[in-house]
Amino acid sequence: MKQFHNFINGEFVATSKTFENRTPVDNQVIGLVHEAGKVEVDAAVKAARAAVDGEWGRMSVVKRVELLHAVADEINRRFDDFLAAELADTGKPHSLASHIDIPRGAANFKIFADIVKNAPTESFQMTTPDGGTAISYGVRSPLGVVAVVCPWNLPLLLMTWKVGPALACGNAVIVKPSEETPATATLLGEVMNTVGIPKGVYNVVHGFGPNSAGEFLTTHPEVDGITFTGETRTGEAIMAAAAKGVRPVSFELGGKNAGIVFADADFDKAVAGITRSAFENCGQVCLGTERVYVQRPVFDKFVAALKAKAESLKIGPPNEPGVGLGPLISAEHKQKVLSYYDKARAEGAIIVTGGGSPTMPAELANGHWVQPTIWTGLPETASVIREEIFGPCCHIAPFDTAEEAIALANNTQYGLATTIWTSNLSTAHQMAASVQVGLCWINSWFLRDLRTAFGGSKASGIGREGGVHSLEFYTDLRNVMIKL
Ligand code: NAD
Ligand code: 6OD
Repeated sequence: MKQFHNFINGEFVATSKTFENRTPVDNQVIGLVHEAGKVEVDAAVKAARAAVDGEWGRMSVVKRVELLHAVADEINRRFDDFLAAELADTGKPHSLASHIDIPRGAANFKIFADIVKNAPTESFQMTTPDGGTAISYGVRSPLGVVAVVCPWNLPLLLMTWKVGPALACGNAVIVKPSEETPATATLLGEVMNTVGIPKGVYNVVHGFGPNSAGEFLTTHPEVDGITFTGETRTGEAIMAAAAKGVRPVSFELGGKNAGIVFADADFDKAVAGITRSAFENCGQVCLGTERVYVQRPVFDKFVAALKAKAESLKIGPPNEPGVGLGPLISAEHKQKVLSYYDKARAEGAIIVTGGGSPTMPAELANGHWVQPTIWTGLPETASVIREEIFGPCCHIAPFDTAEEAIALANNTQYGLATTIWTSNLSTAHQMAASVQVGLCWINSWFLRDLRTAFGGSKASGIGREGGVHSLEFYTDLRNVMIKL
């Protein structure tokens, strides 16, 4: 049986308390995870502090950048190991993980290393009251010991999206991967040792949230900042923990994202785009579209076309050729998604397609499969229109004017992302200026340039990461004023 150990101060650490790691494809146990207690979390924090105060903290930026490039190269060299680990943990299609999760997991180290190497700080010259001159300039120092608390939907990608910039800025990290997906964070420990990242710079503690590694880490007084991706409700708990000691947080939280399709959009591209945004990764993407608004002249045609696309998605395990839809992550999450399928039915939805679990071959029957599902006909007050489901489903409603689409899109506590489809440039700009989100895609979705700001508005997050914006969280900016 595979063992997933904690990684503390460059060593793999077993504990006496383990929990099972199951694959969502058939719910078989594929490994045992060693849960970190307060002792292990404390050891990880101490190791991280020693790294920041030691060799890592004193290392030149050039050397640090070289090492982080080596980390990326080593992930790419062990691409197949990372891919196998991610597929076993998540059950997502091979085509998805091999094109997005693993390559991005490696790229996050190179891109942020280069950004930190090349980022300038501001400098001003001014005339002083006595007629002399003063210059001021900024100096960035690492934040220190950073806790990185991660979700399960894109385990390696979302973890390295934070570990990459944190390390590039000279911090040491303690990662708490999701209890559902312990594998790639653990494997990255081997990579760190292979390329010679000093001990204590990268640490991993396994476990759950409350009364487990997540809580022990985020309440630890020696943690200087917490970067978190996950549910808004969990963000609230972590923010309360961070209040003690007034520690900074960077939060990427939940969403209830709208997709908006205008009648003048390239119809086929819009259908393909919404198919991806609603169903990719079995709907387990924070940026995904669970509310679709389509301009009335093309509404019926769009519903029919999306239905055809959803029904053409092949459901199955990662390595089966042509698979477009994997399982949900866990039995618990399947139960949650199916409970929304039931609520939609109870609240009077027209079920355009799906609405339950597919029949799977006997060897996969215990996996967490659900059908891609489309609803129409619900009022905006319906549960499946208001609450984040995080499954392969969406409700489609018609609209008439751009103003109406803006009002519908903004009628939510969340503000993460939107995808808008139109061939009219003025409409595109009008919409982009009016939607209350951190990420607005026009005629595209989840198209990423890692130099750009990423994050959510309203209940979808605090702060922005990406490009130089990551430096705002992972460094402390000091102003130096010199009177000449
Ligand atoms: P989650 O909030 O349940 O768990 C995320 C992590 O937090 C896990 O590692 C968990 O163990 C830990 N945790 C839970 N309670 C904790 C506590 N009290 N203290 C410390 N740690 C705690 O989220 P999830 O189910 O893993 O992920 C799905 C959610 O993540 C969705 O809401 C999705 O929208 C969101 N998400 C957001 C983004 C984004 O960029 N905005 C990206 C991916 C996922
Ligand atoms: O692409 C990224 O950098 C990113 N943070 C993606 C988030 C996806 C959410 O599920």
